[in-house]
Amino acid sequence: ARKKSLLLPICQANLPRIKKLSEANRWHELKIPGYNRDASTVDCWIMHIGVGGFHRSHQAVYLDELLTAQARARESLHATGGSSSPKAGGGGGGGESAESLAKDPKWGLCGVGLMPFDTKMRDALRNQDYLYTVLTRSSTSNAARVVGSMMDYVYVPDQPERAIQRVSDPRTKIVSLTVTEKGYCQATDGGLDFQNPLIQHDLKDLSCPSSAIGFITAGLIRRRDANQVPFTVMACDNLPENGIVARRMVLDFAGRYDPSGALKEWVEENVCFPSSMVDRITPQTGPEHRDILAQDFLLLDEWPVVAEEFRQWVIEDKFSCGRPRFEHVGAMFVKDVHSYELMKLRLLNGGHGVLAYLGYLLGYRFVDDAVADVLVSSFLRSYMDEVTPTVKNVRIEIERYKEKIVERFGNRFIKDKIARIAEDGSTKFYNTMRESVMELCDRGLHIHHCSLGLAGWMRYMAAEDEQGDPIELKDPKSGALSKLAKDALSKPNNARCITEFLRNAFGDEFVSIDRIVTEVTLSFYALKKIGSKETLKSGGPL
Ligand code: CS2
Repeated sequence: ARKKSLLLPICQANLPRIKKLSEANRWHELKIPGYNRDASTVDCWIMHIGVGGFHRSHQAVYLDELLTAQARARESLHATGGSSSPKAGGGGGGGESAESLAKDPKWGLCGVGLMPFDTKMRDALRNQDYLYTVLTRSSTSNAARVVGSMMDYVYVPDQPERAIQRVSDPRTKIVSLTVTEKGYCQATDGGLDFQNPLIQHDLKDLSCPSSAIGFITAGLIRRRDANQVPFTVMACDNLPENGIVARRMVLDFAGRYDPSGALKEWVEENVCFPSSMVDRITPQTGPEHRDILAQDFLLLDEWPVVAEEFRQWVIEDKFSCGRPRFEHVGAMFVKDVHSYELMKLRLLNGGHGVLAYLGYLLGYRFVDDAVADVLVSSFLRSYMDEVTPTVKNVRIEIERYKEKIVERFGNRFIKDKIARIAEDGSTKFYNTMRESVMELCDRGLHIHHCSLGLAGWMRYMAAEDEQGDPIELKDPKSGALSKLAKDALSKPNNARCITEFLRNAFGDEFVSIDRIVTEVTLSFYALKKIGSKETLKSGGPL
């Protein structure tokens, strides 16, 4: 009976959307929240900026599982009259007793939207009491989980004052972010991009912040003025040392906003910015995913999320006012997360990138189709082997990790689109390739596969595939980069365009290394002359 009533909120909003599972569908697994979702029962809040597919398939699921485990622990504590029992269920690990989990504060998520496109998510979530489904698919599983850890949502442009009050309330212990690489408003020199219009707006007027950095600063100012401990800022994007980047952006902003330097100094001394490595492949939700839910689970959800089974979260343990015990549900807390970030960014995200551009040129539109082509999978493996010397100090077996990546990319049940991976190449490669290529050069090691990967990206940025069909580019620098790439493609021996392309994306230091420019140029010419298939078949120009 409890299960049924917990599903009612979605049910009411989507009549007759959730029905009982039929006989035929029993084999599919469906989980639902087993805890009280009333926001008034929450002791500590995490406000999360950037509620997209990834946040909903990752952090929110960890919290959902933790809340489930906590509810069970509380029930069993209650049943035994307060005496301790073994471990709480719901994910295992952590070594904490059920009793301490039961006595922990209860955490909840409040989504924060800042961008115009967030209104769609705001409406979809509100329509179903912030509940949504995560559909996990692979060759061995087809599972759905109704996630309940999000219990509130504020769209800042609707209610800027309420949003700032909410974040400065002492019950908000953590502000986390998945705003993508470009959401940090970082310039190529590593500092805050003061030319960014959102930053310019917020520096003039912080009463209705439009950037994540502005919103965080607005909240911190109130906390400081009220003499409250500041919240922790937890970055969860694919950037190396994402905590350090978030900190630098907030400090740069604070320094400019308050020229006396007092705010900057206070942030420097008081605010924690843990870094974290996050991982779960989460394709964009499409109508096909809603159909799978409806067909397999007889469940209709306006905006479900589809994801692979695998997930990983490694977090630097540095929080100013507490944190959920995510280690109970599989997260890893470490002192130094940087080596894990580099491993994931360079092998998985860098690998995704090189595969996406070359795969697209070969005619593929889905990641699994591209990786099923041995030309692509062997290129991916060679790329990963090439950058492996730059990955160290992780308690993970790297060869197995790499094989797992090939297997994960090959998941035919999530149909991840190449177009998703190919978006924002300039900010992604800045974070996944720039430093590793420079390090490899510095150490006198090969960069053949990295160079061909970058050349594939440049060829893609010419906005036309090998059959002459247009490519729709999505990248904050698409204007300048596609002009350079088009010139490099159409004009004979236009090496200068290639250098300028790389300079625009990665800065002067990168192009000051001759070997990089030479190798990328040779690879680009090979792609131009003989096409992606022949280039890959021949193993590249070098
Ligand atoms: C992808 C990532 O967008 C991309 O380029 O590489 O979204 C990737 O799927 C996730 O980082 C997996 O954790």
